Amino acid sequence: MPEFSLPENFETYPEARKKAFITMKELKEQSRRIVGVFCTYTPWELILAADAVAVVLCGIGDDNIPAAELRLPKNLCPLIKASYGAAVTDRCPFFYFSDMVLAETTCDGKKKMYELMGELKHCHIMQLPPGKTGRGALEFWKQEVISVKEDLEQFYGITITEDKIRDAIKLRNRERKAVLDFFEVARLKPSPISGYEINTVISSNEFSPDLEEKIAFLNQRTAELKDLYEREYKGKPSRPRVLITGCPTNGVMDKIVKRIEELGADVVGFENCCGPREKKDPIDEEKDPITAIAEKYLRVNCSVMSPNPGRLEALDVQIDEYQVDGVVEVLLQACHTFAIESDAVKKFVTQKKHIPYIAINTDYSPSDQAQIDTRLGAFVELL
Ligand code: BJ8
Repeated sequence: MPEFSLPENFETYPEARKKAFITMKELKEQSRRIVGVFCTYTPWELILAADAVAVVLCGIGDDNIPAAELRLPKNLCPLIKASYGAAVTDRCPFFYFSDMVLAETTCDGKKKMYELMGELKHCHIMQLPPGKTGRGALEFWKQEVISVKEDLEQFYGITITEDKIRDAIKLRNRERKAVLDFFEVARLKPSPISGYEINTVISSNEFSPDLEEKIAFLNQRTAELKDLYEREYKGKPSRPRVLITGCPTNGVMDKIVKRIEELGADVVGFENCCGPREKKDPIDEEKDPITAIAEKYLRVNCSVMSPNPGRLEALDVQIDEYQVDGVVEVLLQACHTFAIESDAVKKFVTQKKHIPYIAINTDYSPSDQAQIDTRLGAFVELL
């Protein structure tokens, strides 16, 4: 049975981030436009159409949290505190090199934090409707998409043409396909790739300013892994297969994803914003591009939407497609929307899919690692 292992010269997410700091500095020296982003609801295509590079600003460590807590409550999501802390201390080169920030009113903590972040840099905040199906939700969101285009045009003194947006949609759809194909390698049983590598590669690649390069890299790695499966994995017994759901895992990759695999299971899928759910849903290339962008991003299944039945539907499909034996839900401290939704997720997983489920409440500090290990160890034994 294959053990947890990483390829030679494996680059961790913090290492990839450091390398990307230099890339951003070089881009800035070449006078390239850089826009900081946070969320899956962000219409990246408009940033691309403005000839700008999008860079992810989500905080992943606890170093800057004490600085954030001077203005934000202690009992707040670590992702929000880490992101603001990195910006306010000027310790995040991505924030430093960003000309502006494009963000959305997702959860209460984020939207109020952006008000403080707006004191540091121009932040364009898209107002997200509270539900996807409410009367006027799509029309409202479409106007928000238009306001992003107009703000980018005004901020940079440019015109974003319809052709530019159409080209950006096509390129991002090709990128989505490459990312999805890479994720789907883990549908093979046993999986020839660890979930830790999947999470790392996908998150690290978000820093790649050259999407063609990113697509080529992912296609090559996908082909290598399929070949590896044929040569070394096919026909061998599989370790228990775990699906991650809940909050984004970039800040707890070592703490949870890697530990599950060191404890004897394979993380084969992610039903969270670090996973393929958004990638399975390309933007319609035939429609009016602004309408198509608005429709696409309003379909994102995040717990900040009420109601959010699409998440259970996605879980249903993913559990079957990835032949999952157990689900681990990651709940970051004080993330109320995912914490409340976890009740429905637990019932669905245990009563409808008849597989074990565990919720791990955590933050970015290392203090609860031993307790998490004990709980994950017992969970893996169960599978
Ligand atoms: S689309 S998951 S990236 S909002 S974990 S900050 S929700 S309190 S990150 Fe997210 Fe967009 Fe949704 Fe995805 Fe708030 Fe929860 Fe913290 Fe969160």
